[in-house]
Amino acid sequence: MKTIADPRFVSRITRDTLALVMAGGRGTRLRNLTSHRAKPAVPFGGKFRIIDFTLSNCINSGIRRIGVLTQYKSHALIQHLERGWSFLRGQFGEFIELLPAEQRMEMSSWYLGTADAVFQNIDFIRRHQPAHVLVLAGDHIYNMDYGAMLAHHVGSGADITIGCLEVPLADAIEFGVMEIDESTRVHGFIEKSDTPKSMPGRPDTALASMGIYVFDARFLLEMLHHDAGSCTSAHDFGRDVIPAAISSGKVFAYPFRDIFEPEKQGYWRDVGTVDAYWRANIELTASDPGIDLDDERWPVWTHAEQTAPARFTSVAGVARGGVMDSLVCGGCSVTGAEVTRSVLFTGVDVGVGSIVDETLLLPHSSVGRNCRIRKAVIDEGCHLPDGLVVGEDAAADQRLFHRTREGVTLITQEMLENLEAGD
Ligand code: ADQ
Ligand code: ADP
Repeated sequence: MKTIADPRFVSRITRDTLALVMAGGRGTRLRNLTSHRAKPAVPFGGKFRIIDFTLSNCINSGIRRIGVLTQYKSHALIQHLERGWSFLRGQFGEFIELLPAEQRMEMSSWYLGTADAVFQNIDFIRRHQPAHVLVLAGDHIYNMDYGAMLAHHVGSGADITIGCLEVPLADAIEFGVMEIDESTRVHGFIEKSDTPKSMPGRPDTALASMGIYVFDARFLLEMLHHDAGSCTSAHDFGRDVIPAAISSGKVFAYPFRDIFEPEKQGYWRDVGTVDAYWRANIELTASDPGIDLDDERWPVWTHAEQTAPARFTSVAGVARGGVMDSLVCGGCSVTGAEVTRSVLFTGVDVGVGSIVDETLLLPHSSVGRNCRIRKAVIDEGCHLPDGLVVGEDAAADQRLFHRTREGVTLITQEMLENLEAGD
C-alpha cells in the first residue's frame, strides 16, 4: 500500500467524493412502523431519525456533496431533510440533494434494485464529476469515518472497496458475506445465502458486507451500464454488481473499526426488525450504551423540534413517581408515574399512576392514567387509553396488537382505532 505523506491526502479524497445515500427501501420487517414512512425516516434514540446517523457520518467525515435517493413513502423523510438538513445550500459546491425516483418516460417502473436506483441518477453523477462515489445505506445506526475508508480505497488501488464487519455466523443469512485474502482483496461474495461461509479459523463468525461501497467513479459507470443491459440481473449491488465486479475488477474489503479506538470493531446496528429496533433503542438507556450520542468529536445532527423543557410532576396521594435509566426528550411530561429503562421521544406524556418499563414512546404519543406498559414500541401520535395493560398477557397482546418473536408489542394508531371500534 502507498504511504500517505501528504497531510491533505484524506481531505483531497473526501472533496473528490460524491456520496449517494440509498433511502428508498421499504424495510418490510419493521412491520407497521414503515406503513407510512420509509425506514430511514423512522424515529430513533429520542430525537433523531435513522438517516441522521449516515448523514452525520458524511458531514463529520468531510464529505459535503450528498445525494439522497428516495422512493417508498418519502414524505416524512423529505420533510425531515428539508427541516434539518438544508444547511448545505450549494455554496462552495456543498449540498444535500434529494433524488426522488422519477418514472422516466422510457421506463414504466420505479427503481428496481439498488444498482438501478443509482443508474437512474447517472446524469447527476456525471454532472458532479467525482473521482470516487460512496454508496451508503440510509438505514443503519453507526459512527464511521468514511475518510479512512476512502484513503484505504485509494491506497490499495481498488475499483471498489466494501465496508465489512464480523458478525455471528447465525446472523449471516441476512447479509452479503465475503471471502478475502491476506491483502483484504475480495475473492467471493454471496448475497443472503442460506449457508453462509465462516471466516478461516473462525467457525462461528462471518465477514459481512455493511452494504456500503466506495467506487472508482469511472468503474461504477461502466458497471452500471453493463448491469442495465442485462436482462437476467435484478439490478442490485449485492446480488449482481459486486459479484460481477469481482471477476472483472479489483475489489477490496475495508474492516470497520471504532473511530477513536481503532483496535476494536465499531458500534453498528442494523435496526431492520422490530426486535432489533427495540433492542438498539433500549441499549441507549444502559450506563455504557455503546454509542455516545453526546460526543462532541462526532456529533449527530438532526432536526429538533422547538419544545418546552421536560417536566416531572409529583401528585399528592400518589406514592409512585420517578424516571430511572431512561432517555427523556424535550416537551415530555411525566405526572405521578413510574418510568424505567425506556425512551421517551419528543413531546410524550405519561399519566398519573402509570408504569412504563422497557418501552419506546415515539414522538407525541401518550400513556393515559393507570396503565401498565412493558416491553413495547408505541408509534408516533398514539394515545394509549386509561387502564391499558401491555406486556403481561401475550395472547391478548397478539390479538390486539403486533407481538414479535422476542415478545415486543408494537402499537400503531391504526391498531388503536381498531381497538376503539371494537374489532
Ligand atoms: P439490504 O439492506 O437487505 O442488504 P437492500 O434492501 O437492497 O439491501 O437495501 C440497501 C439500502 O438501499 C437500504 O438503505 C434501502 O433503504 C435502500 N434501498 C433499497 N432499494 C432502494 C431503491 N430502489 N432506491 C433507493 N434506495 C433503496 C444490503 C446489502 C448486503 C449487506 C447489507 C448490510 O445488499 O450485502 O450485507 O446491506 O445491512
Ligand atoms: P427488508 O429490509 O425487510 O428485507 P425491504 O423492503 O427493505 O425489506 O427489501 C426488499 C426490497 O424491496 C428492497 O430492495 C426494497 O427497496 C424493495 N422495496 C420495498 N418496497 C418497495 C416499493 N414500494 N417499491 C419498490 N421497491 C420496494
